[in-house]
Amino acid sequence: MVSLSKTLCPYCGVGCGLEVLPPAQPGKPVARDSEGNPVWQARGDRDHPSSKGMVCVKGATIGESLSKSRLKHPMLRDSLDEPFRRVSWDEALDRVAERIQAAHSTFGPDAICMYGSGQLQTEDYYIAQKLLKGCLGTNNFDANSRLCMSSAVAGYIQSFGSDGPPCCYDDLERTDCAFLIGTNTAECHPIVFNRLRKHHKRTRKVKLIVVDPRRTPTAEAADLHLAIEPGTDIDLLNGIAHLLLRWGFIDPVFVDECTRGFEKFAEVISHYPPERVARTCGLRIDDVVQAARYWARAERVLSLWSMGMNQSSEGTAKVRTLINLHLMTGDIGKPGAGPFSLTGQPNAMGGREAGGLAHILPGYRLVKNPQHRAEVERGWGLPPGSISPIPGRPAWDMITGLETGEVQVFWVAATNPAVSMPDIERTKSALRRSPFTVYQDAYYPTETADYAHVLLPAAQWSEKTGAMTNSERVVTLCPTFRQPPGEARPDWEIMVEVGRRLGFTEQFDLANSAAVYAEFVALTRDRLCDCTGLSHARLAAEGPIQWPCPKGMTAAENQQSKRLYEDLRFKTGDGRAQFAAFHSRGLAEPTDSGYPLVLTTGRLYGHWHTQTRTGRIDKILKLHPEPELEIHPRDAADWGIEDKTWVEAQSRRGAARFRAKVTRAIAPGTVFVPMHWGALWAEQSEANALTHPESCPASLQPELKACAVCVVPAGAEPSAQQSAAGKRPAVLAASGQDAGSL
Ligand SMILES: Nc1nc2c(c(=O)[nH]1)N[C@H]1C(S)=C(S)[C@@H](COP(=O)(O)OP(=O)(O)OC[C@H]3O[C@@H](n4cnc5c(=O)[nH]c(N)nc54)[C@H](O)[C@@H]3O)O[C@H]1N2
Ligand SMILES: Nc1nc2c(c(=O)[nH]1)N[C@H]1C(S)=C(S)[C@@H](COP(=O)(O)OP(=O)(O)OC[C@H]3O[C@@H](n4cnc5c(=O)[nH]c(N)nc54)[C@H](O)[C@@H]3O)O[C@H]1N2
Ligand code: SF4
Ligand SMILES: [Mo]
Repeated sequence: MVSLSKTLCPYCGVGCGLEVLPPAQPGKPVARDSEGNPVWQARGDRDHPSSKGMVCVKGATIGESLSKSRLKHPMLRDSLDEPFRRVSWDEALDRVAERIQAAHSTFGPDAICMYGSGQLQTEDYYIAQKLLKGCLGTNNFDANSRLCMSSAVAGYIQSFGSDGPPCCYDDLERTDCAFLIGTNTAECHPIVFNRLRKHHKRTRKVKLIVVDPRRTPTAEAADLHLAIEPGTDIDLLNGIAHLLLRWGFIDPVFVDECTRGFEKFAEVISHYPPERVARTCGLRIDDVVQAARYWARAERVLSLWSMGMNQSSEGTAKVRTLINLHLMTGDIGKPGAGPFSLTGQPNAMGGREAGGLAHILPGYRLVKNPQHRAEVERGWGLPPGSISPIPGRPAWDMITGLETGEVQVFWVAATNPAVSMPDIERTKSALRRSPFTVYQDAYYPTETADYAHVLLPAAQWSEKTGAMTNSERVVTLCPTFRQPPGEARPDWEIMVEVGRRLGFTEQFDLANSAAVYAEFVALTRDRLCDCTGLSHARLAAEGPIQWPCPKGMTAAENQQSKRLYEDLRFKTGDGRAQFAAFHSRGLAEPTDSGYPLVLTTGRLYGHWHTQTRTGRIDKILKLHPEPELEIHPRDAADWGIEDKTWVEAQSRRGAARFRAKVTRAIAPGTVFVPMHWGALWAEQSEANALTHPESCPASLQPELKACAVCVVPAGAEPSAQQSAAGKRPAVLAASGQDAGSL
């Protein structure tokens, strides 16, 4: 019998260590899922430095999702109105290579796009960059991280000269004041929250501030909850800075010696007295002052943020405004302090290291930098000038490129854009116009499969070996411990096969994922994210290791410096961090009399994104049986809405139906819906039917956290609505299609 495997949880960016046990255990019956497949059992790994044995419901139930409804064979069709036919790998890969070749010679390299995901492993990400940016000569690789982390990336680069979260999880237990803004950590990064909460409970003087228009479980635990109006974060942060400066709680030596741009910043924040801030943010003056007082009294402030900051048309400005507070108080580069962006997906961090966005290259390099391009071209054995100096299309521009016909080949891997992109009806009509879409996924059906010409079955976590990096820069090797179903293959291997067919045999002469990883780490030499000391062999022998880990660094040395910028020298030209001064520009789509409420969207504890895994786990379906719209009693009364009745939310782009949850846990004027229900799981409950694609000009991240809506009673329950736990997906139930058949 196979024994226990140590690996990483493949869900969120907390990156908890898991121990996985095979289905057959001595003296116990073999556990099986509802389709009769044997189920591997997952539990926390006490030796993992990030999670120390803890897991949440998602990690604990991962085993149940691995075999159900998998895509097992390559499938092909010439047009979207035909059924798929099963083909050999050779036929599918030949077709993909031919279409890429044809688009390349007729329209040029920029007619080809790949849209990837923070759920790819680092090896997959790296090979995708080499294929697209190196061999094909287009920077059109972008990932769902554009909808997720790109404002954090842009903010770090602009303030510190490089991407890279400076903090580590030990800071959760070393801080005096945790400032959580735009993050529902308790539900979305539960084990980070557990660590922080224990520290908070243990030490009374530690303060916890939560800034969120909703009274989330995270906010419930706070000493101070600031239920701000969506989109007013910059005002609040400038207001806190105003008071800190007024009271003299700044670190003048740090400001003088380690930063630039303080004067302009001081001028801007002078316009943010608490009275004005309280009015703009919809808060009590006392609460604004109290937040500043907590910052002032703390020796070490740790701020944590995620989508409430990033998913905004001024996401980068929000991130930089938060970083300003750390710069003025010198709260960085020391234990318990710093601006800590919580990564969403399990390997969004690894993606950044591998260059997995349209404007970056492996090793935290930039497409626009000629020296960076030359270094990567040399590493890839390609002639100078192979990498284009022009950043590629960010995610939403791939959709508009399909609309205009500029995108001829759209290759999607490990993401489900027919649910997760903004303005979903527009996205779907663009997908319908695509001349050729390749969809490489682990599961079938998914909503995006409907729009594909080719389906490529991907081996997922547990069936392939690769590295993933979590929010605190700890790299964990995820080994293979199960067979992939049917003919599924690792993502990197599929891309290598296409690369070879396009004639790049030398570039893709790679024996296994350890060889891919070795090539990737060589490109991080002397960069901030130096991983040259890491290899699959070392990670397997020593367990998870944090970067930077240059070649020759021992485990003991690695343990000694857990934070970036401890020497207070930043990666800018002169080594100083950069203040930035912003006034808020407000929401991209303000409310008006027709659409008087701000809709915000987000996550629930049990579900993962578009439910490809969690929608198939009974325990989780019972936790969250149906999509609910949170609305304040005052608004509910104004719009004639009663608790638990069906309502329709309408925006300028579309409508969606939810069950009303009338609750004081949301600020008046704001409503919330979960993002998890795509067309497969409920008829007409798609959050993104409502959202718009307006983006931050610096990070190009869409404002998925706010759009203007009205909410009206919807009458009876929609007929095809999936309303009870454990039911099959709505579309499948209607069509009688067997999910496992592909
Ligand atoms: N259970 C679960 N966990 C997950 C995921 C999942 O699908 N399910 N996904 C993972 C991924 S990829 C990500 S990116 C993270 C996301 O993790 P989070 O960012 O914590 O999750 P969200 O629910 O998207 O949004 C967080 C909060 O932002 C608030 N918010 C909305 N607008 C504003 C605003 O203008 N200002 C402020 N301050 N707050 C605002 C919302 O009310 C919401 O409570 O979660 C990761 N973890
Ligand atoms: N309204 C609204 N929309 C949002 C958000 C929001 O807060 N509100 N959040 C945005 C954010 S932060 C994110 S991260 C996105 C997430 O949105 P998506 O990326 O679309 O969501 P997932 O369901 O995680 O899709 C991952 C897909 O990868 C497949 N998969 C899993 N493992 C593998 C593998 O190893 N290989 C391959 N090839 N496939 C695999 C799964 O089956 C699944 O189909 O949604 C974004 N959209
Ligand atoms: S907190 Fe995140 S990484 Fe940890 S078990 Fe839960 S989903 Fe997995
Ligand atoms: Mo995300």
